[in-house]
Amino acid sequence: MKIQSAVFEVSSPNLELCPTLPLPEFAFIGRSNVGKSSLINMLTGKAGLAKVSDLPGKTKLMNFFTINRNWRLVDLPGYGYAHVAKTDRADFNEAAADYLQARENLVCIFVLIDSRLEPQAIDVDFINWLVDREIPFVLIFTKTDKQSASQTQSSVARFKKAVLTELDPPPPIFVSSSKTKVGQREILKFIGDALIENPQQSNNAE
Ligand SMILES: Nc1nc2c(ncn2[C@@H]2O[C@H](COP(=O)(O)OP(=O)(O)OP(=O)(O)O)[C@@H](O)[C@H]2O)c(=O)[nH]1
Ligand SMILES: [Mg+2]
Repeated sequence: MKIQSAVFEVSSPNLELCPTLPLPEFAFIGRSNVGKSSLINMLTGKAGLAKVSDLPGKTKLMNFFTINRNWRLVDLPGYGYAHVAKTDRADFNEAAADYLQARENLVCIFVLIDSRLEPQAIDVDFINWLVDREIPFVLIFTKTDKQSASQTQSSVARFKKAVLTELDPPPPIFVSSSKTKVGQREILKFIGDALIENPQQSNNAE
């Protein structure tokens, strides 16, 4: 998968105002500050495409980026920043919850996990929210440049054991670094393969 163009399309505060042209979409979600926007910039090779900040909660809207004119990357608001009252709604951004449950052209959800941390309750809760709704997802362990490869491997293993043992099939797992570009080739290949499997949704897949 070669990125020929990556263009910001629109920010949306809710599902209704998302782009109407049903291009295949790949969405990124995860705790605030986990590195969603940085990963989008790394994958596209465009440093300033998605806004990156040290202040958690930077991305409050759903941001749509059109790639190669025929599919999209979607930067979703992070969870675990503003406290949302726990009702029967998801304990995270309401617009993101609606999007994840109802967006018809959503091909794949990437859930980002900080590779340096023990499994966090908020990530486990979010994954269980997806599992309860039978929504498939892919995991990406971020910021692997901040520790050794073996520390990342044991962190992934711990997460699998604590969270994923009951999942059949288990989700695909990637490791990434926006600094060193680890994971770029693998994740783009995964997206390319998914686009081939969803030809009906793509205009003219390249
Ligand atoms: N070393 C290192 N730092 C990273 C990496 N990814 C992100 N960061 C840093 O982590 C901070 C947060 O990154 P963002 O990409 O803004 O995180 P986000 O998940 O989009 O955050 P919100 O929009 O607040 O939800 C920034 O200071 C980034 O530079 C990485 O792979 N390696
Ligand atoms: Mg962001």
